[in-house]
Amino acid sequence: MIADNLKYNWSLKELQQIYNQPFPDLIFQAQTIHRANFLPTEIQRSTLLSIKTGGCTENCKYCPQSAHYETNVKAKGLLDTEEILVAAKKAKADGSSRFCMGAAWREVKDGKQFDQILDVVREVSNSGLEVCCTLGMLTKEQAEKLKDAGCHAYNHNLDTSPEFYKEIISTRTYDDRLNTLKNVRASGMTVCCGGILGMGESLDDRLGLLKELATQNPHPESVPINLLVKVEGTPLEKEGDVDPLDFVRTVATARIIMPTSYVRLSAGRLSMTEELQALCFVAGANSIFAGEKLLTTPNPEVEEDTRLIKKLGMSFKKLEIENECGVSTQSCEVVESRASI
Ligand code: SAM
Ligand code: DTB
Ligand code: SF4
Repeated sequence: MIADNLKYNWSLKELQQIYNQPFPDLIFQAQTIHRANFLPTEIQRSTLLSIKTGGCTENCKYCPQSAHYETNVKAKGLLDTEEILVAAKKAKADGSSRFCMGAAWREVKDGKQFDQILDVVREVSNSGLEVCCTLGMLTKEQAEKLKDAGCHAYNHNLDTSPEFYKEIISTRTYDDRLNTLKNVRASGMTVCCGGILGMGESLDDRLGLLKELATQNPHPESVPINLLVKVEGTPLEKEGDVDPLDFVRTVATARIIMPTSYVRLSAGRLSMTEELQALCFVAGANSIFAGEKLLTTPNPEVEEDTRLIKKLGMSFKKLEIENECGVSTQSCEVVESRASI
């Protein structure tokens, strides 16, 4: 069943009421909504590849790839097509259904490099993987070119509330980001948009970010929720920890207000316990980034995730092309699980 009564006019007060409910009520509401829209035991996996690393002109205070800070990240130009295709093949063999290519760019520039990326997008999408790109700001025309090449989703995060944003980035505005999201939406690509917890923001900033996301119509199809990876050399390296239960409450609130969106546990899983990740899945998170590396920082090994998912009696979403029953993957698995009752 897919929710047919999605709501887009959320107020901060409504979000506060949802978030501040007694924990069992919050989790029950999130689980109920999750079960009405997704298989509650199924987790989708995406693999990330940094196709152009470091040396970025932007000053995002959380980012190890910004040229404004001294971090251990070594700048590297755009990877060769072959290298990217090998990584995409490995992602598919490891079970990911989505391959996300990230570039440490402020914005996409037309020319040889963008043309190369369009070629790569075509090839990867023909291999059956869902392609996602995150390349910085995009014009309307560039978004259309990506869509035409077969790019399924574009990731561009709002990162935090409009108010707190200015404390984190000064080289581009919140409106710049909203404008790119508008171009992505108009092109027909799906929108992947979320943020980061743990940058020193208040609870209202976290809810302010969720309000920005959930008042978009349509909602972003994927909502990555990153826990700050505190990278040495960045201005946020000494930030305090996020209370794990506050993190779960944020995930649950996202699930409740955006019932049909994938809520992705993104950066920061290495610093989460198994118990915290399990609670996030119960609260409605249904996607992860898989593979030992995010863009430049480490992530749990594929085997470690597999062990956890098995321990929880859950499963990974299969690639559509792996189906043999001729219907969508989700329906196929419902049929399979009914057959085994
Ligand atoms: N340069 C492009 C951009 O900014 O849109 C694409 C890549 S950028 C690294 C993608 C996202 O990764 C950022 O918007 C941010 O939300 C997330 N990110 C970057 N560094 C992070 C960190 N240290 N911890 C958590 N999330 C991080
Ligand atoms: C997102 O929200 N998180 C991913 C993806 N979208 C591109 C990136 C996380 C990056 C973490 C820091 C790094 O590895 O450099
Ligand atoms: Fe550059 Fe993106 Fe990192 Fe900001 S988040 S510094 S735009 S790579």
